Amino acid sequence: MYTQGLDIKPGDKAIPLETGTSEAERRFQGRIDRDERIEPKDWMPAGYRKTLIRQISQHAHSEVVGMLPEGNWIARAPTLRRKAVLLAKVQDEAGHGLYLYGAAETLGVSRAELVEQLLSGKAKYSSIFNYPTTTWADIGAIGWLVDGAAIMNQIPLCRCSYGPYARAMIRICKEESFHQRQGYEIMLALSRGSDEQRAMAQDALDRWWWPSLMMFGPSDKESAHSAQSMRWGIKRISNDDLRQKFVDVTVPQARYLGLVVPDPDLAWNEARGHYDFGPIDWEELKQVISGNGPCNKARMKARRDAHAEGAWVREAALAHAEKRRARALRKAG
Ligand code: BYC
Repeated sequence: MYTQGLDIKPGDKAIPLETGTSEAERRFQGRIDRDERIEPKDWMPAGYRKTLIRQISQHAHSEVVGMLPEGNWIARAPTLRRKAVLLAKVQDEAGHGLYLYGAAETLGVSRAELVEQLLSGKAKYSSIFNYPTTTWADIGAIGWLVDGAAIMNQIPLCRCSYGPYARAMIRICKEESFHQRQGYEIMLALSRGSDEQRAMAQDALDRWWWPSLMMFGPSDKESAHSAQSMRWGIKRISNDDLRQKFVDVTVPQARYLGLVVPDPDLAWNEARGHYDFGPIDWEELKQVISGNGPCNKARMKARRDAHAEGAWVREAALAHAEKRRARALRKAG
């Protein structure tokens, strides 16, 4: 693969790893400031490469772990149509994981290493996937709120300074938009249904609202990476600004459904032109990120078991590829 030329090993001098020359960094920042895209073979500061590998791989892991809470409902979807739609959505998430692992590989890290980081617990994935999906309405709430938050965060990433990540995000955002609408449509059907169905939709909103706001990450004041990532054009809009946009867009959608956002402090602020909302429980986010959310252990166990059970598939695929390669060599020779 063309990325192999970019593999970085400790002490490798082929690519300037540390700060490089200040002139190189200055030229690099100039390219970012002119809104040029950085491509895999271009010079980049080691910190830029490291930040991208961290963010893109965490994003890829989130897509793959994110299949679990929804996959839980494929066999229990209420109709054949709902089942087909959910199946397609969950498959899309696997595809997103693949594009993103592919984008990360262009930075000189292998997919096997990244998967190992996830399975060993070293790498993070989105906090949101550590909450349980206890009713069918949760599938609606995930599509509406979680995919809605994902789009809000990911549209600016389509303009990220790193070309392969930006291009992967374009397709992902198109698919997320379908995901968001299918979730909203589930919520609409439930909120126009029986009292019991309406109550189920409200209960799902009550449980998913605050974790969805936490998806955007810590407040700007507490965000360790934001300032540098903004300077490098990796992040275009801050965690707090994206969170605010999400609230502003989502509250009227909840009203249209006839559901109540579980926040007594929520109020339109005419002067700001935004909704004010109540304080976020940052301690909860901290706990979930550090492995103490309601489902962290179950999610990691499911991923590790799936990886172990898939070992024979990886071996068979490698053996098949080797056979084809040997046959092609024999034919050529
Ligand atoms: N959960 O300095 P900060 C999806 C970590 S997939 C866990 O603000 P940054 C979907 C952060 O990583 C959704 N960890 O960081 C899939 C950092 O830790 P380290 C995933 C979080 O990177 C399937 C530390 O806290 N989307 O939508 O500048 C089905 C400090 O934070 C979280 C993406 O990954 C969190 N919520 O900003 C349906 C989008 N928040 O590495 C839907 C790409 C923060 O220092 N990622 N942390 O140990 C991003 O845009 C950014 O990485 C973030 C965080 C906004 C998430």
